[in-house]
Amino acid sequence: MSYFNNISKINYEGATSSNPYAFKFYNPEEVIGGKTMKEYLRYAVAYWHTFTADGSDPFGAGTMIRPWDKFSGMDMAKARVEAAFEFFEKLGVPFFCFHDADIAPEGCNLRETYNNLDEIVAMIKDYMKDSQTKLLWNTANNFTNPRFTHGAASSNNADVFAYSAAKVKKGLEIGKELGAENYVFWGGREGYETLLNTDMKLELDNLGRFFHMAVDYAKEIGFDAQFLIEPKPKEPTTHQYDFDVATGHAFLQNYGLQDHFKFNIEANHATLAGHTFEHELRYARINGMLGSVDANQGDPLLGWDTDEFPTDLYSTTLAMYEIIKNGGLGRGGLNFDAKVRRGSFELEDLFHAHIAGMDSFAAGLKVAQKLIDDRILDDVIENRYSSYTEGIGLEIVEGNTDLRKLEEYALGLKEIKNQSGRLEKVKGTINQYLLRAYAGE
Ligand code: XLS
Ligand code: NI
Ligand code: NI
Repeated sequence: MSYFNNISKINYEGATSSNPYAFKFYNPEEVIGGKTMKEYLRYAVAYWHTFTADGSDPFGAGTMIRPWDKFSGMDMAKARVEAAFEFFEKLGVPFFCFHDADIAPEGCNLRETYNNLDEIVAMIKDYMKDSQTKLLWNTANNFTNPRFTHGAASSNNADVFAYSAAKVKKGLEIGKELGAENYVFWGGREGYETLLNTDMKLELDNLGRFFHMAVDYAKEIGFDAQFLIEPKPKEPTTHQYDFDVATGHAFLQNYGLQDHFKFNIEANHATLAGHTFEHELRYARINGMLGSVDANQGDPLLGWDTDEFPTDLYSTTLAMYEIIKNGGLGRGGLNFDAKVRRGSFELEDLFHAHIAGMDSFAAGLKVAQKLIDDRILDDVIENRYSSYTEGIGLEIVEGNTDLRKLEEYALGLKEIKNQSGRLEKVKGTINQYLLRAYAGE
């Protein structure tokens, strides 16, 4: 059965095309900075937003009636797999991602849930044989069911800890079975609402124990995926433990986990934490911890995780700048953890949204590579920090000085001169590069 009858394969037609079902910037085989766009961008479709969600929000019911909704239970789960692989094929997307709960319904007990998962995983594996689309990552949904109300690995209830561990064990087995490149841990409800009833130390220690068990089990079964932590500062809990990359990094170091994990950085989570997307990417990159990206964007006027498709070219350019400087994403990719708006309830909107997102990062890649080729930001930064390349600055960075010597130097200074940061000039140049790239120059 076909779910997207009216839509055929999406091809690249170039910046002047007016065909809504064509890529304007994403040209998979085009080489940018020595790699094809396909290799650099490694796009993934998020199963939950695209095939499982229905547009419901806290104020209203779902608006999206999908062709697979005529089924229920396991039949619906199977129809979603069929629809998903047709969608992947038509979009030409190299990867997808899912939570266990997205692909198969929960059973009456854990054993039944496992059975449901096994059946759907076998079906997905079968579809993957004839498909170009691979699994970027899978994860366990340890937050939706009421049993996770107090958290999963950070729950006060040891039975919930055990149950969550069992779901992760199964997730690792599924990841191995389907050849996942990564395995993701998003904190879900791993945080707290108030310290009045929370043992923060025990919760954090338990989280550390949980991750160690996951690392050990993956090793035991020979699942070599890159483990990723996805930071988020709040929502659903008031305070999430994996607040941002810096906090997550300190946590990993405290618990001796830093060699086993990298970060999956989501744009909207960065802004929720009061950072820019590129701040989180940079922090991870300079610490060798940039693993993968959840490519979406928030609404600056709303304070929650709106998970919009990424269309802000300024942001995709600065993000791709970090990714290129990182030498690419390795085993990671750009996963559209993004949902069509509640009002965009037609099936074709799923295509428009992904095309817009893929084109936005492709355009960002092109501009970022040009900025790098022409050393636009490199020169600005090199010049701005030139005081550390000679004289006292060089002594400082080479560790050849101390407070006494610096005092002596400072006392001898007649005048301290600063240079302009030239920020507006830099921003004007970036705009020039953005517009030139779209004109195809
Ligand atoms: C929620 C997260 C979630 C993770 C996967 O805000 O972004 O969707 O990506 O559990
Ligand atoms: Ni995410
Ligand atoms: Ni999110």
